[in-house]
Amino acid sequence: MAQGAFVGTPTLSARLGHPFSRLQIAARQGRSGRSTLAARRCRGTIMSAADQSVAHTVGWTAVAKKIDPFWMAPEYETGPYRSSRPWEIETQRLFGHKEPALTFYRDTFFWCPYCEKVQLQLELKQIPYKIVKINMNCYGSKPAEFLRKVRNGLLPAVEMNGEVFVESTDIMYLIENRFASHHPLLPPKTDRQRSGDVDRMMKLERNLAGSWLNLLRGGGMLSALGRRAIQQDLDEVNETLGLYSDGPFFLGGNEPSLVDVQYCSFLERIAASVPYFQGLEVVGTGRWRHIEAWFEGMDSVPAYRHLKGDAYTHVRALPPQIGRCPIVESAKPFVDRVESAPLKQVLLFTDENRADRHEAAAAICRNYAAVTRDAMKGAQISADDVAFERLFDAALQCAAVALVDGPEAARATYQQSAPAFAASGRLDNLAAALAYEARRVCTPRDMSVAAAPLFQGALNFVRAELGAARAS
Ligand SMILES: N[C@@H](CCC(=O)N[C@@H](CS)C(=O)NCC(=O)O)C(=O)O
Repeated sequence: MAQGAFVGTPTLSARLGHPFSRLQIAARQGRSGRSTLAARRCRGTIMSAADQSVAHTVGWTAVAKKIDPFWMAPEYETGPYRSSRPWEIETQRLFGHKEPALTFYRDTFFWCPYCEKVQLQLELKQIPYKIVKINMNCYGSKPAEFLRKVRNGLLPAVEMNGEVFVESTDIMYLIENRFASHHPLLPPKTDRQRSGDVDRMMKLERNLAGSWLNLLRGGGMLSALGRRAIQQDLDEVNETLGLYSDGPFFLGGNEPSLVDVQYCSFLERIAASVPYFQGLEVVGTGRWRHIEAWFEGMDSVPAYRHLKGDAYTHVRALPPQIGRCPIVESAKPFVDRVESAPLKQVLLFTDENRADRHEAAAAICRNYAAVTRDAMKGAQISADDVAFERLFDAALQCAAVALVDGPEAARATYQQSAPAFAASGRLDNLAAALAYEARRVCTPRDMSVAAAPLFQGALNFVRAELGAARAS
């Protein structure tokens, strides 16, 4: 895709919604409509003729059985708290409690940095909450009921005992106060030094965010000024992180505090977007080594790993939210790196990444019908082309098998469909549709940042098989 094509346009899925999320909801609600068949299949009760047809595929019911039930199980809404599963993060989180203590309104696509902070706080404190997803203006409309509660429509918002609260920083302090016994994220008042540092650190994050937004939006001369400003702010943040040497976090130690929660979403977006738009590397240069250590520390926090987004998602999601972000000439290597990543991923199949592989496979298995529809649209194939739909479905099954059983099993699965693929004369179309889907994943909306490269690797594995078939 040409660089200019996505700048300022919601290319990921902003206009359409995304296949993963939409079908997931339909499956959950058992709603009638286009996705009903897929929803019923997700529950393993139906296996249509299409499952068995053209390509003699294993069938989605059989694929679903291979996946760890943890990733497919429907009892997530009522069942006991077991872990952070991404789609659980979209509904309600009870942490063993009977009722949610509050309702958290966040953006549907998981793009909003302020929502990420508040949700990370709720997760770290394990406060039982219900989640209501509201569209951002850049990709949808907001329900009147929400606008009655929050006049300016800004996210996030929290509703507690009939009262609605807005402004992420205010919400976070309110939650800290109201749920003081739930794993405090602020130092005790008796720790004067740390307590005294919190306010300055929190404000510094706001300065950094301001410099960053100016930088991304500015061009020409503004760019040079903006680069100097953000470098100075990053120097200050880095120095601040060096204050407490007993751990990677702002207030030291081995667990994040509210200060880390405040920084997580903007530092994440800065590290992704400043190289991409401004050619200025943030992580990996050694200049801001405390920030690099902080990222490592944050990556060891499971709740954060499930809520963070990847660079590919951020650079696409930012222009629709904040307007045109010019790309400077020197950024080209970074643009190339980010843009080529989805089609370069290889499927790593190890015992260590089993959970991530199963998460990716489950995302395919729960949503294959919508993914197929979306891929066909992306590859400009008519929605009525049933023959192609079946071929793509077979290719998608190979990808899911590759994720759970590995490349050898996937190759055997591929071989079952190979004659149908070859006879169809549609190898190029299939490869194009798979490539399109590899570029569609939005993290953490569709799956976690750990699962997404594996999903892409599995699609690329099937693309490579198709490529080999074409060459032979
Ligand atoms: N100062 C507010 C800022 C909130 C904000 O700007 N939210 C954006 C999303 S990142 C929003 O809801 N914009 C309206 C929209 O996009 O629909 C806070 O900290 O909560």
